[in-house]
Amino acid sequence: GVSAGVRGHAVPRESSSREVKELNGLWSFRADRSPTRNEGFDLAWYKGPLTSTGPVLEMPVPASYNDISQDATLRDFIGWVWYDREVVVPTRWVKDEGTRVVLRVGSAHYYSIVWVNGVKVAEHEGGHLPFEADIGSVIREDPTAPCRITIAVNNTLTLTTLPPGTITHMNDRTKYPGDYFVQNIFFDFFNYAGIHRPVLLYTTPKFYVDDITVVTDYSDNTGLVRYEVSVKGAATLKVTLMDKDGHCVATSSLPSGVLKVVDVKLWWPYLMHDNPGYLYSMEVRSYVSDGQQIFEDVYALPVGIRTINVTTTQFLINNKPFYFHGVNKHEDSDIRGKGLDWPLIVKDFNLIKWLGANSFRTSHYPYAEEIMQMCDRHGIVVIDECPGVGIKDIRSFGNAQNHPSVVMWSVANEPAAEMPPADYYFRTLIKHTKALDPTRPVTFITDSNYARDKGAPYVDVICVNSYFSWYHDPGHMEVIPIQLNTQFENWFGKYKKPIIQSEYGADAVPGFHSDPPMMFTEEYQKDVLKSYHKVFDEKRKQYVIGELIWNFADFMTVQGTALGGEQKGIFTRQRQPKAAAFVLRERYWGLANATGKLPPWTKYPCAL
Ligand code: GCB
Repeated sequence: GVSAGVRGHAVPRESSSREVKELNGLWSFRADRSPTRNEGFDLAWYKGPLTSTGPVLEMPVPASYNDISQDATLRDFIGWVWYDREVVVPTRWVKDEGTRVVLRVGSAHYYSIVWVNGVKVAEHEGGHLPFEADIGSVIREDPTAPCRITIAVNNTLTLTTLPPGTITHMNDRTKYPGDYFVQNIFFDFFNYAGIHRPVLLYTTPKFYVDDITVVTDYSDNTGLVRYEVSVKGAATLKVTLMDKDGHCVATSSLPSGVLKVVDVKLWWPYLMHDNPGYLYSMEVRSYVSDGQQIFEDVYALPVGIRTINVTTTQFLINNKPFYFHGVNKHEDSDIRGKGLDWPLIVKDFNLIKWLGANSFRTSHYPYAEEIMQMCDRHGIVVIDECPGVGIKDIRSFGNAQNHPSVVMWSVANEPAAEMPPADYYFRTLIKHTKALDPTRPVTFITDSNYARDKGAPYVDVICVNSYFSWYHDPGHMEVIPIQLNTQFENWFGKYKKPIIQSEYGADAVPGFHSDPPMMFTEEYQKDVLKSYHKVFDEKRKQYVIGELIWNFADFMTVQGTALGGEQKGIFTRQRQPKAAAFVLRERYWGLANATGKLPPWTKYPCAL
């Protein structure tokens, strides 16, 4: 059973002992356009306000910087960009030595260095996870000085970054201008960069709840919440589990143990129960005395009680078969790029629900904490994906562990797994993932190339991407039933594990039509999906446990790969439906009817 906790760096939440101050809004910004991209370091731009060392732009945070200005060289910039702003820190935070002040960056792509008043406080590699620094001692050095936060971010991808990339310098002066170089990437989405998720300051008492790990189970009507609390300081504890109405259902004073919940309300996926996404609240109060004063910290962790199990042919949530009917997404939209945007997040959840989807995969990187919390509350099931392969830092797996909505880890997407070291590599990667989180199944995403099956023996669920009649046999939809059937039979025949069609689809330019259908028309996209669906309906009676369309919405790519972006979305980048969206909508509500439990308030006409 599952819903595990975070190791260290509990996600900041306001409470009676903790304050949060968001630093979103306009920051000063400058790209370092020097040939070495190193002028900012050579001239120590972090030592004073950016405005004192050169011209600046106003840059919104959070947002990718690429699409904000009218300057193509900023859109395509590779190297260090610099952000700074001044922050008013409440006097009490500075004066009160018993208050811990933490600066947290939700994510910045890809490599970041952070200074406060010219003092380096953090350095972080990785574009899709949060990082933080205790800045109390720096801001207390001179309590009268304003607090200036400087963040330098470098989007360069190399062979050792996740995702990987390479840089090529073009030295032929008959063809290229001086200093010309390009970033090569091995994925099709645009490598947006900048400060992508909220930046905030938060406080805790200097002795505080550092980490809560939760693993859930149930037997008959009794929910079991196994927990472990770690506190900085020798603490007296009060642990209270409360239901949605705030009624206490279990208590403890131990740092670890099992909370028993009578008449448990389980966490269920959307469309599988009348009351999906049920969350308890586990309130932890810690009291630490330093001899003079008692420091109280309060942290409330949402907890969903549910189990996950995989058999040879089924995926079970709370011991009931779950069929994934959902989407693959990107964090991507006009102007903001990969910047977190609440209107977009809420719109996307509304579209997911409209579609009758019950799940999505966070292709191709971990998504914002804010999105994962929405999934927990709304009962949207998640396959959570790493930003590639070869993770060396185990904390990379820590971020999302708290979420009942995450039912499976995806450790890689379509690696060149036929290469000789791959077998050892994937075995190790999957083993590590399972060791870090024994409560969740693990997968890696293969393509339909059956030779690339390294890793497959070690995963719990086989996930396959295929694009029949698109990248192969273009225009020939008649191959789909044969090739898809062969694909499923081969994978299942060899591994006897349940299979998810983790990607399939076709590009459609909205408003482009032809009959008989031709590639890139709305009709062709529709018909490709329908041909796949026929096979899914056969195989889901046996061992196919899910289907995720590629993609939820059109998204930006590098130039040269597609018509101003990938067009396999069933929604446009502006989140308007193409014809295929209605095909999927009818299908998903039908599937919900057949495999889940439609809530009584559901009025979707064509499925009922
Ligand atoms: C894939 C990749 C995805 C691409 C997609 C495509 O297999 O996983 O990132 O966007 O194919 O449309 O080519």
